[in-house]
Parts: sequence; C-alpha cells; structure tokens
Amino acid sequence: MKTFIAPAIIAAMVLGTVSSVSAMEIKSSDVHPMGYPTTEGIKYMGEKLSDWTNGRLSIKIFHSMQLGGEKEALEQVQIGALEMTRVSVGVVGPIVKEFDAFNLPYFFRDVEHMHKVTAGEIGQDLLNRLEGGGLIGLGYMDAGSRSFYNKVRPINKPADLNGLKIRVMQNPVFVELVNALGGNGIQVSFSELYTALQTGVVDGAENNPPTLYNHKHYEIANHYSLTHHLIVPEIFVFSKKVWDTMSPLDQQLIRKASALTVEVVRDLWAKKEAGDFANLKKVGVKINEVADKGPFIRATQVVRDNFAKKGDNFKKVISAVAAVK
Ligand code: GTR
Repeated sequence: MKTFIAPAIIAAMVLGTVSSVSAMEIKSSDVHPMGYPTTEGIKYMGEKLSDWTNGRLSIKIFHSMQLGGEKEALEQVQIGALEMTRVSVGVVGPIVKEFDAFNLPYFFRDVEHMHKVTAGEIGQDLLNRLEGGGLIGLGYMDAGSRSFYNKVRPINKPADLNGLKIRVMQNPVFVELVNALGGNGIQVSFSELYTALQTGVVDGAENNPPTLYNHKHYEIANHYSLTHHLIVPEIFVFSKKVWDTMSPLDQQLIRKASALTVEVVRDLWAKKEAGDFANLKKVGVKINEVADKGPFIRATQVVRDNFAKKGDNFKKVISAVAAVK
C-alpha cells in the first residue's frame, strides 16, 4: 500500500525544519521478545521515524511482557499512559464488537483471504472504528493460524478435547469456541500462561508455531495438533489521547512508517513461521496432522451463528468478508 506524503512535508523533512517541532520518545509494548516479527517490525518503524526526523521521533520498545499482558497494555494506551502497543485482534473484540468477526473459528478461507480483507475496505473500516475506543489503528500484522497444544493427548476430533482445560485469550468468544468443541475454555492473560500450564491451571492452549516455540510452552505441553481453527491478525495501535496532541506532520509520518511496517512484518512472518515450525520438530514436539477438519468446522458453526445473530451490522461484516475473493 502506498501512503502519500505531501510535498511540503518532504521539503520540511529534507530541510530539517521538522526538528523544530517537539521531540518524542514513543513507548510501545509487546508480549513477544525482540527477534519476533512484531517487535522487529516496530523496531524498523522507530528507525524510519528517527531517520526522517533526525532522531526527533523515536520508539522505545517494551518487549517480552515487561508491561504485562495485552488487555492491560490496551488499557494503558486508551488512557494515554502508553503511546503504542501491538496486540492480537483477539483482545480487541471487546472494544469494537464487529472486530470479533476476525476471531471466529474457521472464518477466513486461508491466510491470503485474511490479507485481502485486512488490506481492503473492511480492514480499514474496523481500524477506524477503534477511535471510538480511544485508539488509533495503525495497521495489521500477520500471525498465521492457531492450533491446539496440550500436555495430555493429540487432538484428532472434537471429542478429544473433552475434559481438557484450554487457555484462551481474554475474550468470551474464544471460551465459546473451545466449549463448542467439548473442551473447557479458560481466559488467561498471555503473561500468566506459562505458569498456568506449569501449575495445571490449564492443560493446554492454542497458538501459532512461533508463539509456541518462542515462549517455550512446548516444554510443558508438547502435543501440537494442527486444527488451524483460527486465523487472527494482529494490530498495532496508538493512543488517541496522545495522537490528538501531535502535529498533523507527525501523525502523517507515523502513518507512513506504519504502512511500511505492515509490509516488512509480512515478510518477516513468513520466514519466522516456517523456521519455528521446523524448530518445534527439532525440539521433539509431537506434531499431529489433523486429517479431517470437518467435525471441527461443523461443531463450531454455533459460534459463527451466534455472532451473526447479534444484529445486521454483524451479518454485514460476515457477508462482506465472504465476498472478498
Ligand atoms: C500470539 C500473539 C500475541 C498474543 C498471544 C496470546 O500469537 O502474537 O499477541 O495474543 O498469541 O495467545 O495471547
């Protein structure tokens, strides 16, 4: 996607007059460590901003859950205590309800479909609606698809989840998902997940290969069953409270850097996902190919139906997404 920068702004950047506006170190949080596509993406964004403004704008990344989980981070950004954060759309549904379409099981046909939707009108419209929740949506990032992992057994059919406590992100729609499959969905902040697995508060969770590998959950839960039940994109957002105090020029620079970041992360993600899937095999994770996803798709129909029943605007998002070819 190309972002337009007005010629006057480019001139100001070149002449260095941009530096006469006030300096700002943007604090941004992420649950992932450095080296992860999301944190590397924000690092790149900070470098671009610094280059363009001779260091006047920069980003300081609080990675590896230094500032806690994602729900907490969003709250900090909403009140303006933190300028930026990168989170999964998973935790955004409670802020913009229509966003929960992206949190429905077996919703996008595949990752490419998700890319087209997020890069298009629907994606932009949902980002814009975040403003009502005190957030400026800057862009989407990739997170592949999510599958179940647990410490008890491989999952080949929904009934294999019976009696298993499965951690989900902090959003009731995921509890509904796991329960529809016959498991017991429990909301736990990502920052508490390792301990929850260790102490038996939960028997397993669900995620993509890079998260399972980098956060070492496989040390405890090493049956990974490829159900691919969710394709949930991620977003990076800015505090509207802070944004409203910034100059239009700075806002435009942030928008421009964000658009570039989206593209950079897409490449980083593809490499990381393939690499960490191989790493999981290397460390002995028992990878279970799920031969038939049909029973999972059918059992979760109720979750998609419940979303559609919420009203016409919800139905509209569903049909608009389905219409994206
Ligand atoms: C990861 C995602 C994180 C976080 C985590 C979770 O895939 O990148 O933002 O949402 O999942 O399950 O909480």
